[in-house]
Amino acid sequence: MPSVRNVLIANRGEIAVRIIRTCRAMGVGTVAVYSDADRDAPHVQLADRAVAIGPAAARASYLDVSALLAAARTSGADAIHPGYGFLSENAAFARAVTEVGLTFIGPPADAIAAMGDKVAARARMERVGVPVVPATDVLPPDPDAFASHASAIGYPVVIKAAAGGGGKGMRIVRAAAELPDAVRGAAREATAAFADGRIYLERYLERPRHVEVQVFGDAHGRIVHLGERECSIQRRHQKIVEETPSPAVGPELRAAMTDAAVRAARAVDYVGAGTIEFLLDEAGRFYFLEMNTRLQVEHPVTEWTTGLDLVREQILVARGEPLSFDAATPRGHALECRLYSEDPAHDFVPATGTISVLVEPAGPYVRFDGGIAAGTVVGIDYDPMLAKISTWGATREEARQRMLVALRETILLGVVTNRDYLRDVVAHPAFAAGATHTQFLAEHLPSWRPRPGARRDVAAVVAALALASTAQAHREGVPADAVPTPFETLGDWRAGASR
Ligand code: MV4
Repeated sequence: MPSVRNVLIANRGEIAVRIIRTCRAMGVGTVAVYSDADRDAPHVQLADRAVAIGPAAARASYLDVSALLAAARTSGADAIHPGYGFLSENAAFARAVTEVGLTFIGPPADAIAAMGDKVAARARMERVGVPVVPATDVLPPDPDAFASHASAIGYPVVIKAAAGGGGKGMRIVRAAAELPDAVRGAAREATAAFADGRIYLERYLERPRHVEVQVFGDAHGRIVHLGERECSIQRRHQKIVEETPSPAVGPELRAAMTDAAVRAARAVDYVGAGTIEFLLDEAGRFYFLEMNTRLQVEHPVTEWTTGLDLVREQILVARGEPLSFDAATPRGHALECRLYSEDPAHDFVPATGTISVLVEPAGPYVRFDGGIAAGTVVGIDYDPMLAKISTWGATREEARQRMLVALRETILLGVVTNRDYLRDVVAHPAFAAGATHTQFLAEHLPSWRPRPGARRDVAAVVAALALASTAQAHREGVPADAVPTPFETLGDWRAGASR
């Protein structure tokens, strides 16, 4: 039986913290790894031990396979959890981990590879009766070839990269005249992004919903689903708000989608946590898009409604034990908002700085997943997601009201965040009505500006903090002309509409 007694977490931030917490609750040891930028990060402080793996740039640390394997060896880890992002969907990494005799807490390398090639995955899905969008095979990068297929499929169409996923390199084409530019651009982008220029054509669905199904397999051949998640609220392929169940999915559609998802996972002998992504059109037809062969950012909403700890199930499965449950029986409704260090009033540019104050939301059915603290330096080396706020309610409306309260309670100073933007999404009448789709933000919140007076609740905290740190400097005998003004002590912040 594979052993999982001491887990190295090959990740950082909130997901590293999340994984460490479950390991501790299971009596499993933890090894954090950290780059030069993360020496004092919460995941480092929380783990049993921590190993430095290199400089701030991810390439030279969190993506450095030999540094990670060396850290596992020196720390006595017997297993590696990759988290999400970084090396989590890298089949070569999964293989390297098992080849040195460690347990990879994730799917078999072959399953990762099988789903990594989007064209091969589509073909496999078709064979097992999972619906896919009408599409071609890989085509030569020749506008004429694309033109004849496009007119057969019918416009609009979309050009995608075979090695792609997550929307990278996608080109929407609405008329034949746009094809030459789009083919050239898509092939160039695919080569640059994936070192694999293969492209193909699909029918383009307008304003679809993005609905995904959580699946789980164990080493005994059981594959179950844990219901769906609605993830349509995105911008530039970055999810912002997720929920379960989907407001667009009723019992019949759910049965069909979850059944297709389980068949999809079975087609690659899936073991571990995985997610099948579907596009859902306005007529209620759904189409396989891709499979994510990892634990997803938005897994907490599924944990809320199923009562399961998905990291615990991952560890059980990695040990060769059966899943701890027979079938999930979801209850109630859960929402998640992603808190990003970015400025929604200025084209969502990533924001940097030092977090000076962090007040986490709390209360019944409120969960805060963070990897940050007061003093955390937010730079540009990593993903700008700082934390996730999730809430549960017996009904969607109850979960939504709790989310509005939780967002109000969340106070983060020193770095500009999207908190007020999130609140305006969740408070929007169209969101309240469950009318979510992939064009939601573009249609309902174009050129967003903070509401006047939006930060009044924060003003008192700002004032108290600023005066306290100035007073502290005086007490410490800092020369009067060197004491910072209250405003200089605050770092980057914004009040109301100004800034
Ligand atoms: C599509 C599509 C419409 N039709 N494919 C974007 C992410 C990547 N996983 C695939 N994506 C899309 N593929 C066809 N044939 C629309 C999208 C899409 C999208 C999908 C999910 C969530 C948000 C999205 C935003 C824009 C486009």
